[in-house]
Amino acid sequence: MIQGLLEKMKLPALLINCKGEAVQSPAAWQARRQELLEMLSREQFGHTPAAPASIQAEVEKQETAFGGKAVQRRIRISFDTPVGAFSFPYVLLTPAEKMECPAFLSLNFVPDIPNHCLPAEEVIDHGFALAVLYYQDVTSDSGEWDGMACHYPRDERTGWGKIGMWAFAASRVMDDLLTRPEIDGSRVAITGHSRLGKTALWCGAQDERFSMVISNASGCAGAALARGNTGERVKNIIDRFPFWFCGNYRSWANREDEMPFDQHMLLALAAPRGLYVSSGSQDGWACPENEFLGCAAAGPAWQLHGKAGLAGPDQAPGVHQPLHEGWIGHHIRPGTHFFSRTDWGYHMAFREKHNI
Ligand code: GTR
Repeated sequence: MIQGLLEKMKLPALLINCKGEAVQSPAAWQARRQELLEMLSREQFGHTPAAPASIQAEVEKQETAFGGKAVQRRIRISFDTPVGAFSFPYVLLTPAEKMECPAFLSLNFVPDIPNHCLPAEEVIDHGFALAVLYYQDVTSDSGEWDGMACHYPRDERTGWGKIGMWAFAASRVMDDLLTRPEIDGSRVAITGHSRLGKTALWCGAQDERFSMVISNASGCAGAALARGNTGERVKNIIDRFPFWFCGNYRSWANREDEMPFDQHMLLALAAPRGLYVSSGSQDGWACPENEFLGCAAAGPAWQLHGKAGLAGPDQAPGVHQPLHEGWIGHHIRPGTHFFSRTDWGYHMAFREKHNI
């Protein structure tokens, strides 16, 4: 049934490379990965500049949190750019007196911790560390080319948009996490909701140091296939938020069926690591049906590595029917556009089950 739905959509082939050859081995996938990254860079998110040779990290403030359960540090990351140094802060919460904890790197809408989308104490209670990056500390969520944006030259058609910049900053946080004894660098998941779910997917696609990539309600230009999307279309998103993307993305407005890519390719770039996609049953704008189908269409990238992608019955799941057996986790939570404690609970359960 799922396969039948996908066939009707006529998605661009995930496992046929630019030369028309079938991609059948992990080695061939590595080359295909580069092609997919290049295509998504050129057509959707823009090209990401090279990472700086090194970063500096300074702990600006350290205190206990949650009645002594955790240590909270405010850390400033600095690095060289083509136009001088740039710096931004992030917050790291680690369970008190524990070393080598698995961690979440959470892209946040607001600077406050915890907040309505971030149950920080519960995350600590599960033994995870939590790195929190407030996205507008990097550059504003607007068409202003401010903050980090004015430190890099940008090509109008293929230069990075704001999603690419936030993703790049998250990778700089990862640079720092890998140096900290409190963190198990082999188990760091990047997570975000909505526009920051899109950002988490793009960051995790490029940066293979993340063991897992989590998107909550990322919808259009995130986990949801553009073809047949009954919620937000490319035209809607590019008209309202052109600055999230590269200039070329506009050319696909109302031409989704002609796109040489679709969002299953973005999802597949998490393979063979962990991927998790979740959404609310009443979040029609994010099109949960197409998020699920995107996961199904990405699955062959895991199978190629001898791993199951989505594992479950041959139909779209209902609410509270999480799919946790394969390496692509998925659930539908009852309700609207939100990053709920319910979602976090499922994400943590999946990580604990797979030890990623
Ligand atoms: C909406 C946008 C979505 C989603 C959302 C959000 O307005 O159309 O693509 O990103 O914002 O980030 O909350």
